[in-house]
Amino acid sequence: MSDKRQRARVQGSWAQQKPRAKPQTAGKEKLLNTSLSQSKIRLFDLLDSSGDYEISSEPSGVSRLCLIHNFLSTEEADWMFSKLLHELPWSQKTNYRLGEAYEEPRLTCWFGDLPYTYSHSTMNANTQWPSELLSLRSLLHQRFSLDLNSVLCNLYRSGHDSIGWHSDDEASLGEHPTIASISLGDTRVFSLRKKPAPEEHGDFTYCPHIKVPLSHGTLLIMEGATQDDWQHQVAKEYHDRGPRINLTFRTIHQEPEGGTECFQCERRTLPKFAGFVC
Ligand SMILES: O=C(O)CCC(=O)C(=O)O
Repeated sequence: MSDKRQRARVQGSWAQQKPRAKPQTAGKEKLLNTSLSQSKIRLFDLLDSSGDYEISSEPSGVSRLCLIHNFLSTEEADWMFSKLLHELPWSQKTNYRLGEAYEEPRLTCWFGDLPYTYSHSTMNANTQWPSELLSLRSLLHQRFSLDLNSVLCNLYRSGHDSIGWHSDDEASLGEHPTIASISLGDTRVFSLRKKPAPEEHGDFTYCPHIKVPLSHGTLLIMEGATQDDWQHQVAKEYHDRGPRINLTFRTIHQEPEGGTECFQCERRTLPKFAGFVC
């Protein structure tokens, strides 16, 4: 067995999966379906049952996912999907990478008191929250004590729309951000991959990968060190997929002075990560 493969095995086995005794940030609701306490994250894992998952533990902290299928009933999710699809001010954002402009392969809109900048392009503050999104934000507050002040809405028009590998680690999201993501419409696979150790020089081949199919009405909360230690994406699919809306509720802070950029992708990161490649 090659050194790399051996290391990956070891890495795969330490990432022990335990139920959270008491969630730190998604506080109030206690999930009962945490039957995976004895299992471990394998190199390639599929999470398809509701539950709380500890996906890694590093010096930066514990990375956690909380998955709840049917967070919205089918009727609620159908109604919400149709309302948001037809009424939100969807548009296609232009981003910049290494000085080159490109159109995002999906439509987006943003609600929050502060602007949100990623990939060298800013979504303006927008306080005109539709009542449906305010209700969902209140529901997340009531059920999990989450104080989320903004939402990035993504519309994947078909299987050809996507979002590439990234972490939600902009300085404006603060340390250890909690992201609550609600999916509506067709099921798409949300993938996570663990960031490699520095000696791997950006090679993700033997890093743990997790796939989470996100269906109509599902809630996924990412918390702890998930944005420090993992990346996520929704890849293109080459068979037919209907439209899907994803709502990622976040807490945005005034951007601190002195942030810096990832050397590879130019994302803005916290000052403590200066020189870091995400
Ligand atoms: O569509 C999704 O499930 C993920 C969206 C996402 O990664 C993001 O908005 O940062």
